[in-house]
Amino acid sequence: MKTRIGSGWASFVAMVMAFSAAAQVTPEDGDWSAQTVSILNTPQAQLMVRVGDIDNLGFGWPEGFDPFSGETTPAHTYPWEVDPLETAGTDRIMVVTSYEGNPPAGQDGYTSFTQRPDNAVRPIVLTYTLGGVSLQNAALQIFLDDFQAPVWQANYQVTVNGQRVAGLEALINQLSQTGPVGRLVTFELPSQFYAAVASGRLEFEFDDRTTGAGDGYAIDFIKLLVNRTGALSTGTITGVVTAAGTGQPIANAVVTSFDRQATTDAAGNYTLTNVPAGLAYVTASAAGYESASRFAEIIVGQTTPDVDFVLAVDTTFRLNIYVAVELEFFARQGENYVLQYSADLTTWHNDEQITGSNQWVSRLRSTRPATQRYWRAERL
Ligand SMILES: [Ca+2]
Ligand SMILES: [Ca+2]
Ligand SMILES: [Ca+2]
Repeated sequence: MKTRIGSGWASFVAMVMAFSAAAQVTPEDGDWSAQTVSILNTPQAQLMVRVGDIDNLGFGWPEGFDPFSGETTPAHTYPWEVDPLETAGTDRIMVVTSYEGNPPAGQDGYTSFTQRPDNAVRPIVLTYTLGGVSLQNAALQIFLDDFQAPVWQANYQVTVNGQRVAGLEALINQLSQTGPVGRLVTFELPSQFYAAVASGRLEFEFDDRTTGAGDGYAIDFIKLLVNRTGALSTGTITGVVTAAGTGQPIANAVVTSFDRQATTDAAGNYTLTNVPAGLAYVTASAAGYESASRFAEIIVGQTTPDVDFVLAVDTTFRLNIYVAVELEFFARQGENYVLQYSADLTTWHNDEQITGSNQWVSRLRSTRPATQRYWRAERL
């Protein structure tokens, strides 16, 4: 096809501008290139606040890659020039504070190719006004890069306004983002952080002040969603919950992730739907067992299988309930009776036989409610 140079160039420019505008401004997240964004009534929440641009640490996203899909980015190069316009704390390598050159298990490239004080841990701060929004729930979406606690024996503490966030710590301390690669984590903030959220200022810190580990990391952005209205990218997880030692399935175990909850069936299987994409922290609990948590990788529109749990019997606290039942009935002279018990009012089992003598008969029975909860006296 032949076009005159003038008009061809003009339409090329227009097309590029339209493409970049469509790619970088969305109703959910506003302008992806902005360092701080606060939007009321997005398709996802009553209030969305973000610190850090959505740009894969400045490397940009691969063609067709959606950072909210839960997929892992391809590996990127390092180190990189820190953009002086960057909001403090994002898009830069930070090496844990306790690192002093003698790591317990070696060190990563981020640690080797950066120096103090450039690579010092910096807090990442979100400031905003709630704008009349009355807080009902709050979630975080954080794009994490090169956290490798299991590889380098780091032990991260994650704090929000100085308060530790146990679930997020547990998740981050299981991450091995060797590559380096990045991935989204979506985390429901427990209610003890609502006062902090309502304050309009959230200061995040990801650090290890104890082990001396040689681990560096980077964070692309942190996004806060206040009062979700849906429309997060989600997937499904399935698995089985069994008992340690016996391997027996545990029925009625409760599996939770984010604000989602499912219960296991008789075979111990569960299916948890609409879990936000990315790395999710999943917990299984059941009466009489110790709870267990792990993380699962969730890709939008897909099912992650085999998110299984093995629960240990909780030996610290065990309660067996016995109920004392007093039976009383009038037994006629010469009549024979049998006391019977049942778990379900359908199948009855014989207990004691009694011959009447025109008197009230009373009997005390101790019984486990789950097995022998119903009693009756039958005339023979
Ligand atoms: Ca950037
Ligand atoms: Ca690392
Ligand atoms: Ca960024």
